[in-house]
Amino acid sequence: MRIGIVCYPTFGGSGVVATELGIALAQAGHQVHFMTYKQPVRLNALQPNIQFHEVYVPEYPLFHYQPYELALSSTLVDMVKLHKLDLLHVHYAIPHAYAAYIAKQMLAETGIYIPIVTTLHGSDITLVGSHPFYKPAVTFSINQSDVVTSVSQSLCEDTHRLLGVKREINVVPNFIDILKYDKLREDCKRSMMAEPHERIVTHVSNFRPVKRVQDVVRIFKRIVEKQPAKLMMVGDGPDRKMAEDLCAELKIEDHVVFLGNSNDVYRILCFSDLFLLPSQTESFGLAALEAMAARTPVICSNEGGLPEVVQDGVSGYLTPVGDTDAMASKALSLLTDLDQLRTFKEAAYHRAKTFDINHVVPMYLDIYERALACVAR
Ligand code: GMT
Repeated sequence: MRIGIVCYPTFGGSGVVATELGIALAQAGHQVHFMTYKQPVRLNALQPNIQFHEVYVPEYPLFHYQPYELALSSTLVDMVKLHKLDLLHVHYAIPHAYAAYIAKQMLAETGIYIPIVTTLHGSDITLVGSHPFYKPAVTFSINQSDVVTSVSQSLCEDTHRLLGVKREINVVPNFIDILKYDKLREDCKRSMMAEPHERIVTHVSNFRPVKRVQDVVRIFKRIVEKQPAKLMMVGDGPDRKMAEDLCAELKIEDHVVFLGNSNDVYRILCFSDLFLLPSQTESFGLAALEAMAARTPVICSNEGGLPEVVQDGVSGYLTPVGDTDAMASKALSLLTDLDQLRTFKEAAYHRAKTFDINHVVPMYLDIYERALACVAR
């Protein structure tokens, strides 16, 4: 198949899922064409069956906002024609599903019928897409896609409820490549980061308000009062400074390392004892799944799709949003009981295995077949 993938190229989970999916499809022999404004962070385009086409938006002084959707739909039209693409898979509804719909209409004028698969990732529905300013266009473009997927049952229900979308939405979860994690374990350098008696607690995100990074710091403060530990803060974003300031205010800055954005998240996760994800909401929580694949149990909010990933009391704990006391006490119960910690680590790994790439890529291929059947009709 010749597949066009549209995604955000940044460190967010939707871009990671799109990139890893594209790489897996290319390895399986499909021709994959990524189209976005910058090379996706996890994409090494120098591999067989992968091409990257940059969407270029020329600046013009008249425009207060540069018309990215227009440039994207033009690129989609050109690339579908040039590379004879069979289908377009767009990740994140805004504005990708809308741009794909316009491209599809333009192509139809020339007798080319291209199916559109739209994958909803979370904030495109729960935080941004349901805003009254976007809702009509987002709802319209979801309804116009040939096949729609969401990354959790929770997001599927949110889409029906918040946007009033009535159509079928197929749940295809986020995934990890468990073999990659197994291989990286052989080269895990724990001693680089902490003393043997210290526990390592990790948080990975883009430090946006929805991640509640201040909660991470507050939970860790409670942990380190009772148990020697280090906190690894991985990622960057608007709330990083606030988190750094809070560490100084709580006098725990010597125990906290801010590592910034990293392409080597598994190298950090492999020596972590516990992962904290106290988000306001997560449609799935790819960061939690990646932690579990590295045998790291997760303490997270009982919100969105997180209960579909983390099993409470088995591979981690689910607690109410903002209840940093409960999160800290669960964390301490695990970090101070090595036998229990070991049991949770194994359970986290076994849970992660159920989301292995080998189970999920066939689900997308099946979706593609269904989308192709839509245009053949
Ligand atoms: O959570 C983020 O800040 C990034 C965001 C994105 O769109 O890139 O992640 C969303 O998509 C991921 C991949 O499907 C999910 O695992 C995340 O849970 C979801 N984030 C939210 O729902 C807040």
